[in-house]
Amino acid sequence: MPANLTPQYMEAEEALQRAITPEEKLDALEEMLRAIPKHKGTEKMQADIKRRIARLREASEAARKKGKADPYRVEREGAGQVFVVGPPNSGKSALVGALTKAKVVVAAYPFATAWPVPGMMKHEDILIQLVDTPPATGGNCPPALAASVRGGDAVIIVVDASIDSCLDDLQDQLDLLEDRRVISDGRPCMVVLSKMDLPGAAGNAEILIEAYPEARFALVSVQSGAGFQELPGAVFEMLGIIRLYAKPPGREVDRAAPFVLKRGGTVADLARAIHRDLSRTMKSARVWGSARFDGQPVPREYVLSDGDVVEFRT
Ligand SMILES: Nc1nc2c(ncn2[C@@H]2O[C@H](COP(=O)(O)OP(=O)(O)O)[C@@H](O)[C@H]2O)c(=O)[nH]1
Ligand SMILES: [Mg+2]
Repeated sequence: MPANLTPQYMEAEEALQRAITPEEKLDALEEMLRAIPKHKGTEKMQADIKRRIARLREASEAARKKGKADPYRVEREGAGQVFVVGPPNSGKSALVGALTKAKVVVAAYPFATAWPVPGMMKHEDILIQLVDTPPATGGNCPPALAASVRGGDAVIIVVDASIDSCLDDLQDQLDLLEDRRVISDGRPCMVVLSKMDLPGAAGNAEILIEAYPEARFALVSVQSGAGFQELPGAVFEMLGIIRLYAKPPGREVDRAAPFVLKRGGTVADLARAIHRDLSRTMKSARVWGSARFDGQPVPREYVLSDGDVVEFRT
């Protein structure tokens, strides 16, 4: 490794390792190219970075040409796909922008967001996809947008808590999502009340929460940063997923890339997620975490918990 790599370069390289979407990878690679010291010792690295950038650009160009299909469709990535919906100007883009590195457009005028824009939100050691969307109301919602949202795992409704219409706005969103069979299908849903820094928002939030005792609420302000610490955990909770870590026999557990299952997932489900054949070839499994004692042998039907470490023997 040639010397003199700057902290900016190292940071960009780390960002590349975390990057999931092609856009994030491209961003990181371009930053690496900018930050790399330009001298003889790094020529090979520079060429390598340029090659990777070119390849990514080609791939995304090809995808664009092929995917004339449906501009509302968003390819799912990460541990779950959550659509962020709501009326114009409610703060959807600001929310997605604050939680991910997605290049969203935040604007004081309505309909600034024309198409869904995905970004990856970090929750501890996993990434959850948030999708910013164009505004939709009961009176104006493209069918293709509703279809796209139905493809996701969960929904966040963003309502501006600082305006007088917030109660009507929330009811309109709930009716719309019900009508388009987004939440009537049992898809989990959370209401994010935005702009909590503005006058009147706190009082309105109280009224909203009282009016919908069954609903899941989160209160945030992009301005003050309030509520953002807790949000990734609440979204993870809403998705109803668990993280599992595989441990090869006699070796250290691999913590780098947890497997994700729906809550209620069993040892057999995890085996299938790791490798198509493993659920057939596995002879026994041991669990660290939720089991009564560390390394306890468990049957295939054993229901796993978030954070469990599982060792398979074949
Ligand atoms: N004061 C305040 N303004 C916000 C907040 N979130 C968004 N905004 C503003 O509200 C407007 C609309 O935001 P945007 O995210 O584009 O809304 P969208 O149409 O739902 O995507 C912009 O002018 C934002 O700056 C917030 O938490 N506090
Ligand atoms: Mg927007």
